[in-house]
Amino acid sequence: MNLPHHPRIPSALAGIASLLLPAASFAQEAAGPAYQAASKYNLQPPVSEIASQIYDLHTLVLIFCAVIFVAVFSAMFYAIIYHRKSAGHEPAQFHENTTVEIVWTVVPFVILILMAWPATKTVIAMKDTSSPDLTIKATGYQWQWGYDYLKGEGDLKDVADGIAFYSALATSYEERTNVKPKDADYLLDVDNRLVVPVGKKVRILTTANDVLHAWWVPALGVKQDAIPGFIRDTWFKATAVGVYRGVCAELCGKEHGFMPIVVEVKSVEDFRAWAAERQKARTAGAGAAPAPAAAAPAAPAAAAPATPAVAAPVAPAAAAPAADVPARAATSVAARSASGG
Ligand SMILES: [Cu+2]
Repeated sequence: MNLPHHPRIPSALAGIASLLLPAASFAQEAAGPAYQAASKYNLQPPVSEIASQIYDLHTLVLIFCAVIFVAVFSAMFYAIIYHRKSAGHEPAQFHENTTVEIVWTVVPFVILILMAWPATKTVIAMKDTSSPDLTIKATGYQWQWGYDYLKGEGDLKDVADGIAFYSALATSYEERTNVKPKDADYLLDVDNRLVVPVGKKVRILTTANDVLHAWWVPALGVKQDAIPGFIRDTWFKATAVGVYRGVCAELCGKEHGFMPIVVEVKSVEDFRAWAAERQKARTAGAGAAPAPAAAAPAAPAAAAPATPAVAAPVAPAAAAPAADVPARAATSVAARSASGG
């Protein structure tokens, strides 16, 4: 669907946000000048239509808050200082004043409507996952992500169908224990990035294998809980090629902070080339290992570890965990050696 375009509220106004809100500043790589200029106190620069609507809503609401804050406190301090008893002021009486009561009911009502109207429009657009070009299932595990490219709908549905891999933290143990210096992508680096095409509607189905997780990539305006036994979905359409990072956003155990999400947005041609490469590796691997799916938990490195329920995009993943659990320890290692690109 075509989303209404919100004109960007001038970034000078957004500066108010940067004074008040400490926001996560996830390092970005090769993602255009906007990212180099990004303030670490503001939201990440948006890279999807929904993300820019969220950015503008945040700025708009913050402006409302700032204006109300200044107005209320000015009136209060004016009254305290200039109408004080010691200066001889008698308090004004407007008890049961109908005009005042109507005004202080109608004004907040109007302010709420002005905020709720655009917010509701954005929330409805966020939920519209219809007609995607590509469908990917993201499964949360303690503690990594599994991705399955599904045969959904749309013109790219066959291109990556069947590609499946795990995506685990790539930040070294030495960095985590201060033996080596921490790099810019500390705790935000994975061995296998989720690769998607630019300008295409990507539908993400989220589920989980063990406990609640949440798939969150702020620059793409996406945050969706991953719930064991349920399928939830969300979508994004990236507007710029680049690498965008997020983290699991639902406390999921002791390594909750160690399961980042890295989305690499490529041009459509590059995405097709990447998918073709992975498909070649996959079919080669399937030839070498005759039983690549659930039957071979600790599959040879050549078989890209098959995450559960590839063929059943809308079925709850509840059936899969049992087969998958014993494989977990081995798959992370296998996934790393299997899928170098
Ligand atoms: Cu998690």
